[in-house]
Amino acid sequence: VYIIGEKINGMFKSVREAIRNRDAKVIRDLAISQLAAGCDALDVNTGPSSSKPVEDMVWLVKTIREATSATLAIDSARASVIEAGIALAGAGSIINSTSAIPEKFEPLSDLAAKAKCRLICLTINEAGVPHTTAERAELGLMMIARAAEKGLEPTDLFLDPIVLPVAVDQKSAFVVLETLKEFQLVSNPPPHTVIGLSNLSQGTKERSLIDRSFLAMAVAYGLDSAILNPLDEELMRVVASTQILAGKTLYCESFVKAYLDSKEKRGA
Ligand code: THG
Repeated sequence: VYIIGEKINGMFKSVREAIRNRDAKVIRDLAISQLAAGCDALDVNTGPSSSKPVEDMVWLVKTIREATSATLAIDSARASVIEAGIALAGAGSIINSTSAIPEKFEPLSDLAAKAKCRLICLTINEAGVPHTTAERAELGLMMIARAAEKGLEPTDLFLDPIVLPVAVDQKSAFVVLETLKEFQLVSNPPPHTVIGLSNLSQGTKERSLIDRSFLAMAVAYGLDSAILNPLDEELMRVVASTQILAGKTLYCESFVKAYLDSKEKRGA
């Protein structure tokens, strides 16, 4: 599983305050601790309450770059914020994210092609998140086709079926699983798939347990990357064991350590 660490997000109070006070140490420590825990990339999001999101994103990326050259996923609902972040984060970064709405998809897929970045594609259109698997897969296919016209391969894309809190919409978790399976069939080679795992357990009392259980289920349905909390050790142990059980890595007695060590080397 390609792991994108979720912690540098203004949704968290400590990060929100660090952004407001330009406290670089808090951000750099989060970058280093998540990479040491075995993630491959870092999500970077100013949070919904930022009043100057472009400036905040620029500061965040510059600050993180003082600590690491790791891959960054520049996460914002606004294209202008993503553009500012990508300009500093450089080639090989991840745009998080576009939807299938043309006013958004066109400029962001152009940016991905021009800046040599990968693109997370939310299966959302003008009507919102489709309820059925078939409609979400169709949106995925449409985005793969439009991206191909710009020279982007399916493997440059991460399709995101949108995970909703289980406390809000219990049925949607299973729709996500079936959509992940369907995403494998829309192109050859198939696109990557990604979920925001922690969305699922928001507002519940057993956050880690719910996230761990769903991660294992989602890997069985073909998930190959996730935005998650890499500082949750039990979750990272589950990630390692799914890779053994799905036949992606070779079993050995110390498979958890072997998996996390190999991640750490790549993330550093
Ligand atoms: N898909 C894509 N990108 C995403 C998401 C997604 N980026 C953002 C989000 N979803 C994934 N990241 C998070 C980060 C934090 C939390 C959930 C998802 C979270 N935050 C605490 C909460 O809301 O309870 C914040 C409170 C706190 O602990 O201080 O759970 O789906 N492509």
